[in-house]
Amino acid sequence: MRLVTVAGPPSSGKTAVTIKAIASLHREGVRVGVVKFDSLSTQDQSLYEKQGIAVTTGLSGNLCPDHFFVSNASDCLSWGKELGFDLLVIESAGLCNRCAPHIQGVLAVCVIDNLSGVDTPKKIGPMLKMADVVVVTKGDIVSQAEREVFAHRVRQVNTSAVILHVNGLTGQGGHELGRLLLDAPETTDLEGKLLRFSMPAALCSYCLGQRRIGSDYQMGNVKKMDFPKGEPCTP
Ligand SMILES: Nc1nc2c(ncn2[C@@H]2O[C@H](COP(=O)(O)OP(=O)(O)OP(=O)(O)O)[C@@H](O)[C@H]2O)c(=O)[nH]1
Ligand SMILES: [Zn+2]
Ligand SMILES: [Zn+2]
Repeated sequence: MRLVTVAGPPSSGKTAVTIKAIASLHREGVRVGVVKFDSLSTQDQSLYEKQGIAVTTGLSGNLCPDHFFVSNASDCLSWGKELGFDLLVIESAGLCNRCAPHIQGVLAVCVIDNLSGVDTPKKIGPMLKMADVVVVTKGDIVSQAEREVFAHRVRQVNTSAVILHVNGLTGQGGHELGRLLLDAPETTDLEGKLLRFSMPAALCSYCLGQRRIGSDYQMGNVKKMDFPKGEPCTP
């Protein structure tokens, strides 16, 4: 089975472009399944189901959805193999700019939208930087010049990825994305494989449910900011 991780900020168009790519693959008889990860809730399950796409959802609750995904990655693979898919797509939540679900040897896709602002490519970090394919959406809403500037900013962060413009509404570019997904390497087992980027260290009181503010309540991996020194304002 081929495996793909799809990451990208919330509402960037991950589901829309994945549906268009799968529609193209369905026409060729390719069997595709999807696992969607999120933290609290998601409409994606029903969006995929409406298109006749086999899908299951993992909600992480009070855990980081990317950490939750890694803990369940092998189980996703087993589910996909059991159902006999040719291709399994894992759609992440994309909630944390410091996390990425991308795995070495597994095709990694990042979806980012033209409207998110020219500084966003730099901000979203490993989701984009570690991707093999960057899908840029919502080109229909911006000008040609804005599309070019945005693609340039993406290129500055990721010098080697294939950059593909896909319209999540019309499906333009969806066929090309489908071809790229089908080119993903075969993955028979994830045991011992490596994430492309380490997840952020945590384990402080707040990870464990603490809600009170103040140094007495902060234990474990706590990091403090350095504030600039300055003269107090004169009245
Ligand atoms: N105009 C326009 N809208 C788009 C495009 N792609 C997606 N959208 C819209 O953007 C919204 C979010 O798209 P989704 O596909 O749900 O985004 P997502 O990244 O899967 O969202 P989450 O899984 O909730 O993080 C939807 O209303 C889509 O119809 C596009 O290329 N152009
Ligand atoms: Zn989605
Ligand atoms: Zn995180």
